[in-house]
Amino acid sequence: MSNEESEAEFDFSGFTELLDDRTSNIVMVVALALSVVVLAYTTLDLANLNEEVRGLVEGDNNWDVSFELQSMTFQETVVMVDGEQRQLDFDVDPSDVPDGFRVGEIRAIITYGETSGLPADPADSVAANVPQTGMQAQWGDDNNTLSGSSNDASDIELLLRTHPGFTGQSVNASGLNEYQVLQPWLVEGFGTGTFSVVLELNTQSPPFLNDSDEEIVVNVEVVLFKPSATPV
Ligand SMILES: [Ca+2]
Repeated sequence: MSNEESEAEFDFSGFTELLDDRTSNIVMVVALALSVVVLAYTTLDLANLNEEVRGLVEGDNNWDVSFELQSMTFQETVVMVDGEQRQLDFDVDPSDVPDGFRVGEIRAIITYGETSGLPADPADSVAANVPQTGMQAQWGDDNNTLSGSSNDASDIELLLRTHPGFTGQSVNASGLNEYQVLQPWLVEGFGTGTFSVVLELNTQSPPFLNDSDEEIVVNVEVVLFKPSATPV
């Protein structure tokens, strides 16, 4: 290098030699070209991702989730005496749930009449409730009806939602694919185990006569569903 003074201030010699070197130039051009290619790919990738995100936000990935329904039913008839309280247990065995189905909700209908045969015998009072068991279910759901009573022989209808969000009605969902959309509806373990109904009877008798018992029928319907998703 000719200029000792500028060399002392800042040594460009190495850089100049590099630029002067033909092989180094080629390496640099190739490296630069590669960088451009990598940058182009990255930009393209980002553009695609952006497209997907926009699709989600704009609702391009909307699905309609509908449910094929099936029922499993139990019926039990009991004769109870005045003042008696009795618990009936119904076992929902996981092996009784068909493949691909889940337990959505469990309904119980309690029916009775006035069977004493006594003249002018008023209907008895029946109270029914569904106590919390070890069954995994939506015990705190607002749509549940876990207790009820009747004193005119009308039916008592009880409901326990077992699978989160299930109402039997189809729902809208968004997601990238069918698998993702169906995940919330395929959680296992809800609604199997023991479902119990506790009954209490208080008879009402006509004047000077004694109505001491009543027959009560409990119908339990376990509502099963199989979800499917179609893009909309
Ligand atoms: Ca009665």
